[in-house]
Amino acid sequence: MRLLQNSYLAFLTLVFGCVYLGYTLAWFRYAGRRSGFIHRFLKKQFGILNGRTGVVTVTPWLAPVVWEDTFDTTLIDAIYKTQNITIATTVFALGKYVRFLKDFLESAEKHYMQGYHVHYYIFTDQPEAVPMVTLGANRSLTTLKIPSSNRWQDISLGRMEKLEKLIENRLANEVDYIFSLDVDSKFYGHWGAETLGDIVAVIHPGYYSTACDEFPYERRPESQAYIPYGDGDYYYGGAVIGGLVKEVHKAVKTCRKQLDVDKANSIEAAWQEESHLNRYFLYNKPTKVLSPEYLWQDSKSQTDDIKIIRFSQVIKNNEEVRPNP
Ligand code: UD2
Repeated sequence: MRLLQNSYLAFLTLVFGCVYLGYTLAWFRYAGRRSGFIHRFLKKQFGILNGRTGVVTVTPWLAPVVWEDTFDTTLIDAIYKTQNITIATTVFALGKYVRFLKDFLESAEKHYMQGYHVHYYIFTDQPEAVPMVTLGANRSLTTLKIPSSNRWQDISLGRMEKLEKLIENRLANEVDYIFSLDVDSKFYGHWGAETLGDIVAVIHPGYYSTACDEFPYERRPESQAYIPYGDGDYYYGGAVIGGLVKEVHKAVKTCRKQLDVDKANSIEAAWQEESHLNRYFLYNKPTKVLSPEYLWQDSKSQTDDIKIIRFSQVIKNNEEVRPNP
């Protein structure tokens, strides 16, 4: 009899416990929606007078420049994680560059867009050489076979057309954002949803403290990538292009068309598609700019402005890895 009574009591406690818990959660959700409670709960006090100093955190056209201490990861995740977004991430690894894939992918699995749906698209001429890397939950990888070229310049600039077609044929209705990243690179620190924006560019680590007229823009008026002296904003790296699929499509399609015109006129811009991208961003301003934390070089020592290195080009022997000088 006593056993029966105890079981009955335990059952009642369980039922009431569940009802109470359900009610409390529902209230939290209701309160969250009504008053931004969750945001207030999650975020610490932000000031409007004190912020990151010593670096430019907003462009003259009012796009944020993303540096450490300009964003709160918990708050950013509270915004983006409810949106169930997918981020396509494209990487080209042709010829000897397949050797960079392992470190790239393994480090991305530690630091890149953790907690988000990520779909890697690996363009390569050697699908069998794509390493087996254990991917986290909601992360997948597709290998796409494409022919290589005997000129590294053609491989690099050819990425624009391949991205244009990938977006048109597969991604337009499947994913929300896309990042195209150089494979000869590694992640060393957090790279998350703070990098998402309509159209995102990265400041080239080699020129972030250089005067505009010393940027290696294409200076010959015969090229479609031409930027005259006296003009220009920043020097952006070709290693990172990102944003909404629709916006990235517009950027890569425009660059591809300009590259075609240059080719027909037998001219190749100083830094191939990077030059065309710089021209594109001069007239179509990026809505978010990533600081050199998001594109550093292992060969460069860390400076005081760079509080954290998140993504960095590894040291490579160009003569040995490239198909031509
Ligand atoms: C710069 C840019 C790069 C591109 C290039 C254009 C940075 C840090 N890098 O780097 O993005 O704009 O200039 O000249 O902004 N690739 C292969 N196999 C090859 C050669 C290249 O797969 O044999 C791919 C690979 O994904 C590589 C990318 O093309 O990451 C760019 O080539 P790179 O890294 O050799 O170009 P680099 O270092 O001059």
